[in-house]
Amino acid sequence: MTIDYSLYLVTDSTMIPESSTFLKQVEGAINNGATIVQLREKNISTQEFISRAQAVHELTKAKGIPLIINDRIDVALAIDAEGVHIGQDDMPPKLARKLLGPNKILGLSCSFPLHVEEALKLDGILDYVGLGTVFKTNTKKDLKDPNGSGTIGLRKKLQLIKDHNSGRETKLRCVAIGGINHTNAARVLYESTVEEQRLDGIAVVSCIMANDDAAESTKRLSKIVQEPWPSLKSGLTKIATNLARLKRPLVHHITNSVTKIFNANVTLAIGASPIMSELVGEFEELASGDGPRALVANIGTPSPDQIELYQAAFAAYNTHGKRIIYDPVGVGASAARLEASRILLNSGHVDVIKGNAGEITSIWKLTSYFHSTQEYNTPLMQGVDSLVQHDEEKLIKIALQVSLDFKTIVVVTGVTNYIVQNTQLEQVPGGHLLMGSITGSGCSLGSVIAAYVASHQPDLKVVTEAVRIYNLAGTNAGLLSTGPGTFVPNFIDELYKLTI
Ligand code: 3NM
Repeated sequence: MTIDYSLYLVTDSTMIPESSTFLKQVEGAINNGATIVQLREKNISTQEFISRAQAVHELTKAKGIPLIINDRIDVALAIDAEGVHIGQDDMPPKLARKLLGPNKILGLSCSFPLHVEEALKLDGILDYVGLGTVFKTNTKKDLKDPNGSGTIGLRKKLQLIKDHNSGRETKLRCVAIGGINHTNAARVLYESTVEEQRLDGIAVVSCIMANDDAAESTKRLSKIVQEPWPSLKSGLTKIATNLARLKRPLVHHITNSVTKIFNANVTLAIGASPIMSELVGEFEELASGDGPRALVANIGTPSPDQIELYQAAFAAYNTHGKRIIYDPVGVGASAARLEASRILLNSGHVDVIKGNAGEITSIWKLTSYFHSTQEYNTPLMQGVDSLVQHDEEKLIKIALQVSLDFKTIVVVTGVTNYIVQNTQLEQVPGGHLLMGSITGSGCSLGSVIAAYVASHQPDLKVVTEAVRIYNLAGTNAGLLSTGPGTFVPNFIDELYKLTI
């Protein structure tokens, strides 16, 4: 029998709202889309555990969904539950299987890739693994990875499971757990996929058990589980060069202090509407307003407070389905910057990542495709400048893997610009050499991409058109200029002329 792990409820009797009861919460869940239930009780007597398990089993049996007992194999056998879930410190899986026999479901919690590797060695013993902790949670106190692995860490585990499962008839199934709720469930499902290896489901505790309306909460989760991430739908491909002028999108920048004015002028030149805001209180309004809008998140001058700022903005733009362009300026300059990018890319989905070869290679180090630290222990960047000299083939492969892993469009800037989405590639010649002699020529490409993507769809052709217009304006301006000083106004004029 194929088990449906898609919406996995893990119970907790310590967080029930006053207006409800434990059984009402469970009933609300199983009548509204929970596909499997785990009874998890930590501080009750065996007798209480058994009677609670029996009561829940009545409910699950009536719905034909499996009941899993956490840790207590004796309780599971006593009430003839469908399975058991164990943690790393519980009964060893081989012994658990021996006691349970071949027909019960057996799951194991795996907090780190090493746990997954060990689980995979137990070929055939386990039915599924619980992959946690994805995001910080207050529900469980003794977590092995309390900060959470985010979707980046989740993918590293999925990559291992993918290698194991490929070509096998009986696949090890997997669910993600930890801090999953309505705001991030779609992203977790969508972003964690590694090629053909997907999560089989999400497991939640507080999102249902602590909810005033467990039924409604489950319904909403169930809808998300059945229809993941909206941006999977691909867009149209006919693009007008004056697209941004026609639609006049709002381009919200959280960007470095060096290039703000230039970015605003570039945005205005193509007919879009810039706003520079670091006021968290208005992010929700900016992201939710009518008309096209997008966020440029540029980490050129990062500070600890700014990380929270970006996180708040990512949450607002993701919630309202608005696009985010991420510019990881200088991400390879230090381990701290790479860590900042890891935190940010774990906190929201970005539609485009734009950077030079050093920046994109640094981001690639966060992907599930990166294994060897040997090959990349030399600096990839000096400050914001790329030091990498990959051949074209290697650079494209890296960009493809970043695109696949983060489910995003990748723009690698340089003498040739590579624009990559999944396995598709477009190339655009770079602009003029003088673009390298003014500040903000990289950053404001992010503004133009954002304006186009906000006006249309985040698809390869749209981003390619933005990159093409931008570099063509650069080439034209370079031919008219005597140096960097005259280049700036000429460039703004050329952008304006090309998009009028
Ligand atoms: N196991 P919530 S996290 C039971 O990381 C459990 O293995 C975890 O609760 C793990 O959905 C967790 O309320 C609690 O965040 C998850």
